[in-house]
Amino acid sequence: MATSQDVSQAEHEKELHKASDIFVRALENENIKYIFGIPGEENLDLLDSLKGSPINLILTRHEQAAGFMAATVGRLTGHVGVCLSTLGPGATNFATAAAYAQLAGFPMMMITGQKPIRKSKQGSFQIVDIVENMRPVTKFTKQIADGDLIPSLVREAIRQAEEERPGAVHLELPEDIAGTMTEGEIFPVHPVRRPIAEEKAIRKAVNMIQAATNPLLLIGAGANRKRTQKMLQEFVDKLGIPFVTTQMGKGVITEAHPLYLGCCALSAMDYPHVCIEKADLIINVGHDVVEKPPFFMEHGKPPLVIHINFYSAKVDNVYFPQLEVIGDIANAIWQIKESTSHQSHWDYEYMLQTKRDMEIHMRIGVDDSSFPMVPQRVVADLRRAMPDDGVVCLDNGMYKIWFARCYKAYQPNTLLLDNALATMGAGLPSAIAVSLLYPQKKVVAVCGDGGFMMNSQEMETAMRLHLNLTVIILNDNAYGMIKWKQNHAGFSKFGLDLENPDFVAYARSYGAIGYRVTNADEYLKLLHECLFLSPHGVKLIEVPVKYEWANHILDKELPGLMEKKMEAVTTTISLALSEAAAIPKTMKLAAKELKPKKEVAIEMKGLEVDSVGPETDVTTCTEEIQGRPTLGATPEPVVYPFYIANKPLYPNSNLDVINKYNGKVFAKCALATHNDIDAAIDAAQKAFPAVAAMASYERKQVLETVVTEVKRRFEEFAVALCLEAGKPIRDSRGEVKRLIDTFSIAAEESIRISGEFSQMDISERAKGYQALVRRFPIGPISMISPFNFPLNLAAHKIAPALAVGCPFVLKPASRTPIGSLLLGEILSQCRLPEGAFSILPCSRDGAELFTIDERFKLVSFTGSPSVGWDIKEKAGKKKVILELGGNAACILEDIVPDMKTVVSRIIHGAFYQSGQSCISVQRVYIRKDLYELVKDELVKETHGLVKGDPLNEDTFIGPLIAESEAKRIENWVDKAVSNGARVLAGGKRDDSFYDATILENVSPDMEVHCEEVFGPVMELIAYDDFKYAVSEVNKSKFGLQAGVFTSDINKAFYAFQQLDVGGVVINDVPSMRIDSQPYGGVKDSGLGREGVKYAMEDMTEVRVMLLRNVGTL
Ligand SMILES: Cc1ncc(C[n+]2csc(CCOP(=O)(O)OP(=O)(O)O)c2C)c(N)n1
Ligand SMILES: [Mg+2]
Repeated sequence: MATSQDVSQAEHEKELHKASDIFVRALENENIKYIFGIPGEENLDLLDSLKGSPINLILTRHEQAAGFMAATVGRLTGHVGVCLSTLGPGATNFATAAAYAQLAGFPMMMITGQKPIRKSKQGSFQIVDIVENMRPVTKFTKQIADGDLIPSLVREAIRQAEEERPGAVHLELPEDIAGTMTEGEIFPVHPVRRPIAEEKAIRKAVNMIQAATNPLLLIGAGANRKRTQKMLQEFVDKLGIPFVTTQMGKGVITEAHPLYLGCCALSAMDYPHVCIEKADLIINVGHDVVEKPPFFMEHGKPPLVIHINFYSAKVDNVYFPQLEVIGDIANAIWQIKESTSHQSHWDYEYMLQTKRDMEIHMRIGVDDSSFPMVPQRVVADLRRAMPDDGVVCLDNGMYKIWFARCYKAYQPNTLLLDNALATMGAGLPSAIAVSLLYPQKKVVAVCGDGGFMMNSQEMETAMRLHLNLTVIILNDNAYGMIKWKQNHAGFSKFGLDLENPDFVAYARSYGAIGYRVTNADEYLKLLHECLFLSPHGVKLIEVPVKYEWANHILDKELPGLMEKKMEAVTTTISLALSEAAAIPKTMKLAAKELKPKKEVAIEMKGLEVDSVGPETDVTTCTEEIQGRPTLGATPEPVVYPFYIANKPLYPNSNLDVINKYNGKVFAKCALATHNDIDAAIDAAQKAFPAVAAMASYERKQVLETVVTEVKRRFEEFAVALCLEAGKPIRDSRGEVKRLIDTFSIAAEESIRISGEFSQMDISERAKGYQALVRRFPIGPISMISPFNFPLNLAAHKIAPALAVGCPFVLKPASRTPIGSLLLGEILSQCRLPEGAFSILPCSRDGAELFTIDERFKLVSFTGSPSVGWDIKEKAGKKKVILELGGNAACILEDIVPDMKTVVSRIIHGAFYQSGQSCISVQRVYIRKDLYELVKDELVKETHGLVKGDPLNEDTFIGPLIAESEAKRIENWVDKAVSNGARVLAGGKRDDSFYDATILENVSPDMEVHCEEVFGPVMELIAYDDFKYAVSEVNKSKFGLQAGVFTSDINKAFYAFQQLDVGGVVINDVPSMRIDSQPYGGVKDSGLGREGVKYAMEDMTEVRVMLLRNVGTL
C-alpha cells in the first residue's frame, strides 16, 4: 500500500517535463502561430518538441530572412513574431534582422541554440558569445541556464518585446538544458493597460493648438495602430487640421483625405516641408527619432512642437519638443479632440494651395512612356493596379523615396517600408510574411536588383508555402541609391554597377512565373495579369528602370521650386501661442521679427476632461491590417454599408448581391427600412440650404475628387460592375471610363451656371423695369437608378445634382448596388455638408417613399416604362424625369463608311452587354438590294461572338441579369418562331445566358418587335423606300433614339426632322450615347432629358429679379 509520502512524490514526478517541451508549451501559451528559421543540431530537442505542436515551423533559406519574417509578423499583429536558429553562424545571421526589429519597434523574439553549457567535448568549436552579441540590438538577451526558468523567461522576454516601445528580444537555449527534465509552470498572459496622458499636459496641448494660427498634425510610425488611426481620423475630421506623415506613418489616415498634405519622404525641401515651414505648431504624433527626421527643429525658430507618444522624446539636435504628452496615443488624441474646438483664426489657405501644387507636381512622369521606365510611372501604375487593401512591401533602394512621396496609402500598413534601419534584403521576406498572414490580400514585394539578390533564395520558401505573391524587381543594373548620392556629392562614377542574372529564367528555375517588361505600357497589363488574372502562385516581373531624370527632379527641380515657396512663407509665433506654451520671454520666437497677434485670443475654457473616454489600447503595436477584402478574392461575401447623411452605416447585411455569372453571393450590403429612408430625406431637406450655398469651386472640387478617386480605383469599380451586373469586363471598364467622363463634364459645368439680363420695358406699364434671371437649385432630389448601367446611370443623376447644389437620396437597383455604394464611399470622404447625400438600397415597398414623399422636389427615374409611368402618377407636385425603354431601330440606307464597320457597329449595338440597354439595336431596316449581303455578314459575325465568364477578357456575351429574364426572352422568341419568324442565328437559352439572336420575318404584333426585348435579340426587315422605313420606325410606341446609315445629307436631315425620337444618330447605331449630349425619349420612352448640362437645367428653377428704376440717380 502506498504511503502519503509516495503519492506526493509520484505527483511531483508526474509534473516533470522535458525542458524543450515546456519551452514549446510556453510559446503556445503566448499564442505563437509561426516560428521562422533554420534549426541546427543544438536545436534538435526543441525541433522534436515542436513536432506535435500547433505552431507552424516555417523553414527559410537564410536566418536573416527568417528574422525579417518574424519582425513583420510583430509589425502587423502587434504580437511578437518568433524565429529560430542554431548557435554561432546561424545566430550571427540574425543580427541585421534584430537591428531591423529593434530600431523600427517591431516585437520579435529570437531563439538560438548553444553547445552544452555544463559539459562540452567540442572545445570552442562554433562558440560565439551570442548573448553579448545581441545586447546592442535587443531590449533583452539571456541564456537559459536552468530549465525551471523557461516559463518565466519566455513570459518576460515576450512582455518586454511587446511593451512600448516594442523591439527585439533574444533567448539562448543550450543543448543540454533543452534536454533536461524540469517542473516549470506556465505563466498566464494578462492584457496590459497602458497609462494615459496626464490631464495638465492635455490641457496645455489644447491651449497651444487653439492659440496657434497654423497648427499642423504630423503622423509618425508610432501612430500606426488601429485605435489610434480611428481617433486621429476623428481628430482631423472634427477640427479640420491638415496632416503630413513620416514614411512609416503613411496610411494611418487615408491619403485620399482632402487634408493630407504629403509624406516627408525627404528630410527637407519638399512640399510637406513648405507646410511645416508655414506651421507655427506641429502636433507630432507617434514620432520616433530613429526615423529619418521628417523635419529639423532649430533653436529660436518656429514651429513649436507637441510630442504625443507612448514614451518621451529622446533629446536630439534636431528634435526637442516644447510639450510632451506621454501615454496611450489614442486616448491622448481623443482627450485633446474632445476639448478642442475649430478656431476661426486657423488659416490653411497657403497649405492647401501647396497641396494642390504638390498634386500637380506629382503627376509629372506618371504617364511617361519612356523605357527603361521612370520610377514615377512605376509607382503610379502599381497604385492604379493595387486594391486599397493590397499590401506593397518595399526593399531599400532609390525607388523608396518615390514610393514614399507618391504611392498614396489608403489604409494603415498597406505600404510596408523600413525607414529606421533601412536595410536592403527585407522586401521579399516581409512580403512572404504578409502573404502568409493574410492569404486573401494582394501582396507585392518591390525590390531593386541589388536588394532582391540579397535574399532572393527565399523565392523557394514562397513557392514551398504555395503563396500568392508578386515580386517586382526594379532593375537598373546598379546600386542606384548610392549612385545618386555619389553623383550628388560630386564624386565621379565608380564601383556601383552590377551584372544581373536573367531574372525571368531565375524565377522559372524556382517554378515561379517570370515576366520582363519590354515597354512602359506593358507594365500595368502585367500587373493586372499577376494580381487578378493569373492563377494563385509566385510571379516575378522584372522592370528595367532608369533614375537619371527622376534624380534630376530631386536634386535640382524640387529644391528650386521649394526655395521659391519657402521664400513666400512667413511664420511667427503669436503671443497667444507663446503664452499657451509658456515659452520663456527671453527666447527669440520667430525666424522673422516677432509680430504678436493680439487678436488671437486664447479661450481658456473649463477644460474638464471626461474621465470615461475610450479605453486605452491593450495591444502593444499595430493590430490587424484594416479594411475590406478585395472583391472576389475571398470565398466570404464582402459586406458594404449603406449611406445616410454622408455616413457609412452597417445596421444589417440583409441584401445579398449575386455574382451573375456563377450565381453565388459575393457581397452583402445593408438594406434600408422605411425609417432609414425617412431619416435620409429629412437629412437631405435640412442640408439643402448648406448644399445650395456651396461655392461653385467647392462643388467643382467635390466632382474632381470623384474623378481622381475613380481613376485611382478604376479596376476595383470595373470588377465590381463585372461581378454584380455580369457585364463583360471590357464593357465594365468602358462604363467606368464613361463615369469618369460624366463627373468630369459636371465639374466643368458646375462653374458655368450663368443667367441672363433682360430689358423689361416692353410696354408703357413696364417702363423702368429690367430683370435678372438666374437658376437656383430645386431642392432635395429622389433618384432611382437601374441595373443595366449601375454606375454611369447613377452618375448621370448624382453628378448634375452635385454640380448645381442639390442634396439627394439615391436608391440603386437592389440587384446591382455595389457600384453606387463605392461612389458613396468616395463621396463620404469629400467635403460636403452633412445630409448632402444618402445612398440606400431598399426593397420595392421601401421605394414608395422615393416617389411620394413631398420633401423631394424632383424624382429622377431610369428603368422600365411601366414603373416609370406609375411613378409619374404618384409623384404629386414634384418634377419628374423619366428615362425609360425603347425598341430602337436602325435604318441601313447606304453602307457608310464600309461593310466591316457597319456590321461591327450593328452587332455591337445589338448585343453588347447582352442587349440590356434602352438603346440597343432591336429593329434593323435594310434597303432591299443590300439585305441579303448584310444579313450574311451579320450572321457570320454573330457566330464568332464569345460567350462566357464576364471576367474573361475575350467575353462578349455575358449572362443576363437573372435567369427569369433569359426565360422571358426565350418565351418571346419561341412564340415568334411558332408564328412564322425565322431564326438566323442564336435562339437558345443556357441558364441565365441567351445567345445573340437574329430573326427575320417577324410581324409587327410580335413582342420581339413591338415591346422592349432588353436582351440580345434583333430582327432584320427589308424595305424599298427610305420614307417608308422612317414611317415604320415611327410606328413604335417608343421613341428614344434611332440610327440612320446614309451618305445623302438630305436623307439625314429628313430623318432628323421626321423621326419621332429623342436622338437621331447619323452613320451609326442608335446605341451611341455621349455623356454630354441631351439624352431622353418621347412617347413611352420618357420625359425630360439627361446629359449633364440638361439634367442641371431640370435640377434648377428659374427665378427672376425684377428691378424698377434701378440706375436712375
Ligand atoms: C544591407 C544593406 N547594405 C547596404 C545598404 C546601403 N544601400 C542603401 S540603398 C543601396 C542600393 C540599393 O540598390 P538596389 O537594391 O539595386 O536599388 P536601387 O537603389 O538601385 O533602386 C545600398 C547599397 C543598405 N541600406 N543595406
Ligand atoms: Mg538597382
